[in-house]
Amino acid sequence: MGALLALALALQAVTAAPKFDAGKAWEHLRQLVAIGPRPSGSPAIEQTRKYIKDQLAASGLTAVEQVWDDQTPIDKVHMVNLVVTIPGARKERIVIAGHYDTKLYRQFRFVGASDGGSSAAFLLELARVLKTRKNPMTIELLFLDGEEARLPDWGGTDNTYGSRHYVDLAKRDGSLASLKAMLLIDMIGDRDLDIRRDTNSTPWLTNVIWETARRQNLDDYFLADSTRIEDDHLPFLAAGVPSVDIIDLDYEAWHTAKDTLDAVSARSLQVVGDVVLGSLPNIEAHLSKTLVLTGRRVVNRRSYKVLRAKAVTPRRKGLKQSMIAMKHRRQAFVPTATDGH
Ligand code: 1BN
Ligand code: ZN
Repeated sequence: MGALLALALALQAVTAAPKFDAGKAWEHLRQLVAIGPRPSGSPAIEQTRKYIKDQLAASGLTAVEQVWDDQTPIDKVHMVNLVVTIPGARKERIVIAGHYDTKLYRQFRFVGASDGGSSAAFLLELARVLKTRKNPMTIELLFLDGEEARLPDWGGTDNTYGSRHYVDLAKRDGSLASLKAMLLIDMIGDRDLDIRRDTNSTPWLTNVIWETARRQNLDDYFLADSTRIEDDHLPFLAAGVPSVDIIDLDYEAWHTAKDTLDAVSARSLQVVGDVVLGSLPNIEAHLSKTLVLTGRRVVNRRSYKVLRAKAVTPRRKGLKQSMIAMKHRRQAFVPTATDGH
């Protein structure tokens, strides 16, 4: 009995998906902030990329670079998105994105602990967790460059350089078709965390995330009221990808010299980690259902056969045979998010 229990516990330790560890995310955040201001095109953002790539490698993951030079209202800037693919049972993918650049300020030292630091640190810890999860869909982690406006004010096309570049490329290389949802993480470090629903975001995706927060008793952080936010999710929405922005803009230190480690907390990173990881099965189930029920895509050969069987089940079958056929039909409509590898 003792040996069986030990075996069961050992098995659980091996198979259970690890949890988001805010201590690890905090350490990443500390390291990123220690680099200093990290505006696009700077030697410091190059150093940031090296840190991100090294940390991903330590988790057994490789970052693929999207490199380009973009014309801003001020200058031409060298930009790089980092794309990390964590394979799942299906090739259809969910992108989880966040920016790692900090806004350029010449008049004060801006290290962006929450704004640019928290999203990058969060994605690094999420990479570690998702690498060991059994993912029904492919997950892509996207570290975006050039989110910030180069000019002091946000406006026109002087912002979201990285997300616009990513979507343009995905349209051109045909990979947009397999992109089924996008979660944007931005400014989640605020020690007084208040995340509001964004009315630009896709309602079903927003609902899934806020319902998860409610279920986890985290609705003190994921508030019921709404605002309208322009951010890196807009290019994805414009391309027809369901997207949600998880952002705390109610942040006193926003775009000031006070956006430092003092203004942020590991607890806030943990809250968002728990909600995002807790939401993933429901997002995957929602996407799997739409894939099967629209009938435009069948998940695998077995499901396809069973779906077709529905049309050919002969009436003259006996009750027992019909029950078996019905059971098979039901199985065909079970969201494949529960499928193992
Ligand atoms: C978020 C963090 N953003 C810039 N830094 C995007 C944004 C700009 C959100 C203006 C609201 C207003
Ligand atoms: Zn900003």
